[in-house]
Amino acid sequence: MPFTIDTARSIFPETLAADSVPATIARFKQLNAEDQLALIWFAYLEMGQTITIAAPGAASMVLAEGTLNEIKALPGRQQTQVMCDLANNADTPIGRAYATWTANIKLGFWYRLGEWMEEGLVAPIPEGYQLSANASAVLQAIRNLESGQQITVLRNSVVDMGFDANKLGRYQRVSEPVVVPTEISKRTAVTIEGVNNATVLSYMDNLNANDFDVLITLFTEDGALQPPFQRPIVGRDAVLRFFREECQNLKLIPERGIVEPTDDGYTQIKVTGKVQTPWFGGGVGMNMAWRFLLNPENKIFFVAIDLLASPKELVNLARR
Ligand code: 45D
Repeated sequence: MPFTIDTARSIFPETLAADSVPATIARFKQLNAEDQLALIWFAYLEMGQTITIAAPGAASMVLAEGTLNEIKALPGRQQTQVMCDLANNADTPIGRAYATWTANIKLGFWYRLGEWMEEGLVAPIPEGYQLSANASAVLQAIRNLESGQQITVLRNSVVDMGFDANKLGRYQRVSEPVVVPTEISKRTAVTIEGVNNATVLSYMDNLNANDFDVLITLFTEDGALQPPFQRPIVGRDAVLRFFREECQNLKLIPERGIVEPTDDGYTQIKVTGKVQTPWFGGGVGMNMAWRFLLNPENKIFFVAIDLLASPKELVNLARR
């Protein structure tokens, strides 16, 4: 076989990902918990002036409800302590529950806490809280990012909170119910300038329709998918689980791409365009690239999804 997952990761090496996102998160993690919470609070408030976040679905709220009510019933001091413990990845019962949740449940949990902080039902960030100089610098770095990068920083910092799931041992993952795929008659088909590969088009259309059972058949048995800033998820079972848990109701709006045959009948295809998350709808279009490697049977052996460094990268399709 001419490719391994590892060599596949470096197809289209000229693609510039938004490295400022992991760099900003690394700086954020150096801050103490109080500063982290206050910083997110300020960033969230500022972003709320230009983009609107959608209320989470009822299903994800139900799954976090027990923990939320537990926190609401605590005295203010302890509410703040719970939030600091989450930021510190502390080993607490709430930190362990949090670790079993998918990203959307974690986000829904914080969404509700944010509402309660605003309403005075949960201890707020103290009026006039002064960020440390380092925290102010990180907040400024977030301000300087484009909106798709800002929401990725927020999401990833939330996902990284709580106790380390790898230290839980065996546990039951808590995820939202899987939605029913969009009816065939209500589906729309993407078009991609420069790309008419049936597998790539079908990938986009099936992901947009939440049709994960069909989507997964486009992959080889040992195929892999690499989400932005993550290690590849390898094998059909793991990729399908990822689709069901983390990829509902996304909107992929691919724009253009390039198709290049490689050795031994493989094909590498790069597509660029926008992606919208249900949390922000049309309000935030993330600039993305998909780097596909298809085997000779036109199955997906590897696909990397990158958050791009800048809109300029959307047209970076030049042949090497
Ligand atoms: O700590 O082709 C307070 C894949 C203060 C699949 C707060 C994909 C205290 C394949 C404000 C209360 C998935 C890879 C916190 C494509 C405090 C594929 C609350 C890509 C935390 C295209 C903060 C999909 C809150 C992509 C409530 C790129 C923050 C999806 C909320 C990207 C933040 C989705 C939210 C993103 C962020 C979603 C809701 C980046 C959501 C971001």
